[in-house]
Amino acid sequence: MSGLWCVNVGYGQQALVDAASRQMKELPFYNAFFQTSTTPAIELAELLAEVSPPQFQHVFYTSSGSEGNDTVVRMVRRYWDILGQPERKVIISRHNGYHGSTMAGASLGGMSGMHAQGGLPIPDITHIEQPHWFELGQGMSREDFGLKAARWLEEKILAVGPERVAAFIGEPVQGAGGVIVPPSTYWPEIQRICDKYGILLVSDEVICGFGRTGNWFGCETLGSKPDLMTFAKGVTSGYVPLGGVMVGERIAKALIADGGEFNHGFTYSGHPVACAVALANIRLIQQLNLVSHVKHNIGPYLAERFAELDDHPLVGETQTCGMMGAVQLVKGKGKAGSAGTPFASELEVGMLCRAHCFGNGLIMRAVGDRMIVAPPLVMTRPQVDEMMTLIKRCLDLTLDELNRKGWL
Ligand code: PXG
Repeated sequence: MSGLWCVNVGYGQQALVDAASRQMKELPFYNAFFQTSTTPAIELAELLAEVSPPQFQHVFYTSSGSEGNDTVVRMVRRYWDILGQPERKVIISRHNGYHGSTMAGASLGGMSGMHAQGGLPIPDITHIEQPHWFELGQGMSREDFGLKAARWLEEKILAVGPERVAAFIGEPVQGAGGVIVPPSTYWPEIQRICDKYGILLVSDEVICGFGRTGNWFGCETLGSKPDLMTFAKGVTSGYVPLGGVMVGERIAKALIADGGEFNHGFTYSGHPVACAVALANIRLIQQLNLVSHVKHNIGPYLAERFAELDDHPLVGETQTCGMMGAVQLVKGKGKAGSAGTPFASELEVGMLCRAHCFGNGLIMRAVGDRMIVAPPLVMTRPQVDEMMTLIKRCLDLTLDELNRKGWL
């Protein structure tokens, strides 16, 4: 799992350790308020602008993805205030999306278990269904389903009233929701709809950023041109906490031209040690050509090996995108031509499979009955082979156990 979708460059990277140690000796902390900054924060801003899509020349630092998404909510609303449209407050996101654990992050996310605690979602956040073909699209081609799922956004915009909608936010590929890779038609259609109604598009790149999907950012792989991108995790490969928001020129220009202050920020925004580690991490990704390694070598190889699992009697669907993979467990596959049906959720078949994985030295997670991996980007083909041997063994062990229990 790369820790928790974080450790893109793998463990034991001395360059990151040295960067932290050097910076702690040089200047362990200074703030980024009142028109001040530190050298690592400035240098990192420049490097982030270089590796991001061209519309991004500005960055707002936080210490986590959740704080990044809270920043997004305030920034989006501030933007529409400056443009004289303060009634544009509603942000649309997706069921089973994940955007963090703060009040705004958990509200943007579409996790019912989180909404049930703490009186969420906060006002003016509303959700549409996710582009999950296996659950919602069977009987249609993936491409047609992608268009249909994107048009749920248009329906929601019209229901809310286009003049009240501020932004749409989504993960290019849903991570915590179970590595749900949308059909190729989905994001371009989302982009078209946002453009049509002048609505801001926010790409939550906390998992998909920094090479995981085979480009620097997931929006490049999945085909959108966002106004804002939230990042965290892979920016430092998780060695120290850092997050932030890449701010597109449309918004940066408005915030700057306004002349007033955006009254927002955290003590640790632009923390020099975190920024120094991020600089070393991004330079290492560049030196090792990891983005290209994922796009042209190890990502396609993972896809090829995962596709072999489609023949397994427990597997209803596999999906990969770059270095993320999912295996959907089902029962009754092949009976009367069926692609298989879900297990009753209280059986917790995913957790049963996970126990076999952990017992056999494989960290594969269960999201319901969807088994997921997100290996580090430095992985080699023999290491993928080793992982696949374990995955197959653990699927077989799970099948045996389900047979013994009579649950199939
Ligand atoms: N956005 C996305 C897309 C995330 O995956 C966050 C925002 C929040 O980041 P912070 O740094 O505030 O945690 C995340 C975090 C899981 C799981 O079950 C995933 C995350 C966090 C906790 C559990 O896969 N991702």
